[in-house]
Amino acid sequence: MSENGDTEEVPIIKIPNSKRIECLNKIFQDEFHSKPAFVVRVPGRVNIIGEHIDYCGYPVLPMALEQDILIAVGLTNDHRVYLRNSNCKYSSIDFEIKSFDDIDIKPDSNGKPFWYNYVLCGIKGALEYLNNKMKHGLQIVVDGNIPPASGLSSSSALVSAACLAFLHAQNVSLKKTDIADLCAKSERYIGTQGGGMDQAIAFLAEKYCAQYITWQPLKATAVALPEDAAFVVAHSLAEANKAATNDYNRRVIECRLAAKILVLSSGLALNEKILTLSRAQTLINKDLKEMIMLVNKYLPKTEYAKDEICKILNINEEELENTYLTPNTKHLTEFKLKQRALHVYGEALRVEEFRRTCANCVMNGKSADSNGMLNGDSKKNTLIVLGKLMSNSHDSLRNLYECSHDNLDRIVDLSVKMGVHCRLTGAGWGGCVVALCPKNIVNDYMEMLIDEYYVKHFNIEKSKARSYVFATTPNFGASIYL
Ligand code: ADP
Ligand code: NG1
Ligand code: MG
Repeated sequence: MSENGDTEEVPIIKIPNSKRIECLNKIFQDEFHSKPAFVVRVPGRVNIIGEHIDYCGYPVLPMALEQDILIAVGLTNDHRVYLRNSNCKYSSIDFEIKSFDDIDIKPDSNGKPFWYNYVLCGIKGALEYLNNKMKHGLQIVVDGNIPPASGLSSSSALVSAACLAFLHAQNVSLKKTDIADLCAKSERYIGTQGGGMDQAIAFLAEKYCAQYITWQPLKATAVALPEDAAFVVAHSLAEANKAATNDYNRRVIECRLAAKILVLSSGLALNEKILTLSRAQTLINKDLKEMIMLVNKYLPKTEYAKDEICKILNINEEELENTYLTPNTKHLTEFKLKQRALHVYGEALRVEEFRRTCANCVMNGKSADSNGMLNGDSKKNTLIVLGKLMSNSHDSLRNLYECSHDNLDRIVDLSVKMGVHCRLTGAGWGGCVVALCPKNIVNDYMEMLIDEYYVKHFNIEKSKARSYVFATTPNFGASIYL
């Protein structure tokens, strides 16, 4: 196991020769009649386990994907950003940049963010960090191949790439952990109160290892995954833009309210207003299993009305709205506190068990034989334990957190029939599943999904269906190409 990232900056490396970079350069040349000064790359991610618990202060276990956002950048001497996208469905736009508080990030009339709002989030965060000191404007071409609105963190890759590009253009570099924190804060300008997992893995990822991410201070510890495990990502064909609805923020504030009530019900005096469920655990000083018992004891009801919560917290509705709720959750009247808290504490336990099982597998592997191979039975057991954790995670997300989708559940059911365990990854309500699949059946598994899910159920042509499923291994974090 290695720890990584606390002192390092984002690496600057020689630009690779690839068809994609060639195309990007050509688009840049056609648009701006010059060559880009540099290109930044920020990957998407798949979260293996630990869903909807980053904003509760609990560790998560993601890995970076090969799919990424590339941004080619040219420098200008004005204070403008000229924004283009290689995909013509994302329209071109130019902005004048005056100061960070002048950047107003507003969605369209249906409440859905414009694509360029994510770029503006990154620039706004960077400008705030720079105290509005800006030497150069930017010509930008974005090229992304992370399926958008699919739980693979295309949004954070875009925000983080924009922030990194803007800082680099002003000749400023930050430690990886600092820029990850800055990008997490920046993305909240879109309206969702994210926890920081996506930006953390975008910068702290390493090839060949997943990362166990812990908070305050942000730290990533490499986790070797079992050699005989493959991770397959499959798209459910349902997209969900997280900033277009209040589903995400509703969960965030339900967790905050649950945390507060747990602490007060435990008889503790409380100065802190906003609490995470993890902070509640620290204050109450119990282990995760005991926290689950406390949730059942102190949050017995399946739903809590706004006025009931005010009574418990001894505050009025105005204070509840202003202190605990977000602009898009202020009008809510019913809250599910027990179910959300049960998911969070259960999922936090599953992350710990997943990590421990991976570590034991590596240790046993070392003592097994000179090639580090485990004998057949222990190998099988490891995958059974990890698989069960994945399935339990999905069940909890579906039943307690209510963030699954019929399509996702269908893939999970098809997979289980073949003995493969999988779970929704990312925020949910659509998007992708991640499956833990024994390496020796990975092709059969992918073929089964292609035939049974995409072709049979959705009538999609086989060649197109193949583009929705891929096996993946842990990839590099962000870099700057010169
Ligand atoms: P995800 O799970 O992919 O992070 P989000 O709902 O958080 O989903 O963000 C998806 C949004 O990010 C898209 O609707 C789009 O506005 C933006 N986005 C993602 N990829 C790109 C891209 N390549 N170019 C432009 N915008 C993109
Ligand atoms: P996606 O699905 O990538 O938008 C979101 C949050 C994460 C985390 C997961 C659920 C943001 C930027 N990302 O991811 O912080 O809470 O959901 O585990 O808000
Ligand atoms: Mg996102």
